[in-house]
Amino acid sequence: MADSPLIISCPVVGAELTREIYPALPITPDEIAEAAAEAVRAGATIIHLHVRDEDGKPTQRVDVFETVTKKIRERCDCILQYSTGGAVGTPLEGRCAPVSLKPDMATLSMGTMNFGPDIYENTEKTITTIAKSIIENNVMAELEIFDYGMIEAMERFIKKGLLPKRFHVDFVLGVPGGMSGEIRNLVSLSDRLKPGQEWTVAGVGRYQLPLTAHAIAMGGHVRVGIEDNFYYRKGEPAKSNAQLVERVVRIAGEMDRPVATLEQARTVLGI
Ligand code: KMH
Ligand code: ZN
Repeated sequence: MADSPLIISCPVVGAELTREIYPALPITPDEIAEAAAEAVRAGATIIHLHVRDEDGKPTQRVDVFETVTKKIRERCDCILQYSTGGAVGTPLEGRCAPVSLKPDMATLSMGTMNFGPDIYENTEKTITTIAKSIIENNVMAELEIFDYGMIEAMERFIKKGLLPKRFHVDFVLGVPGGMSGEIRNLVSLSDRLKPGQEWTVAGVGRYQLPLTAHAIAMGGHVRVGIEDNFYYRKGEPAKSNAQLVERVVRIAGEMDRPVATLEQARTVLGI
């Protein structure tokens, strides 16, 4: 039941990719802001934001987030969602730091996992510390669920009153080490949520397109962008984030699911 308009999120850069792997990767503040503005013009309403330092390395520096935010705001209006995940191995203090800028939303990953060859560490202490900074700054959280156990962790944390009251749920499926992007996984995860809880799915790599189509049909929301998948189709790199967003808009149109305006996205999310 596609009852709420489709909210499209776009993670424009991420923390793992390099120019060696994907030459069109936006890295400088101007490039990231331009990529975000193009994605918003194409139909995205949420920009999931990581930033890079002067050497193109992922950073959680507050000054860089501030600069990029200003440049995005000059170019377009959108819901800005800061990453508190950072890159694998980012110290906890750094992960929380940008939340002090009070973005519209900030992510909160709900558990530790293998992340390819690395470990993406989200211990109970990590989760409660990031949750605390999100609550203190009155920011809306996006709970990132990479595996089934994390949805159960989410329930435990909610029961203990440790999570922000305002949150959205994002299933990130297809990270090697987390749950794959098979459709049955999305169905069982979304079934577990309380009735009326809005959710997004971010399909990683080859899972992006099939999960997008299913989420549109199921009444969920979608995240597409270069952080999750830099291919348009097998063997053909995407030209840009906007190109991936444009495809979602076309699919949603064919499926009679209206794409959310910014105002509608804010209403659906309660921002
Ligand atoms: N870069 C990943 C290790 C988030 O943005 O909150 C974590 C990540 C999640 O991207
Ligand atoms: Zn991210």
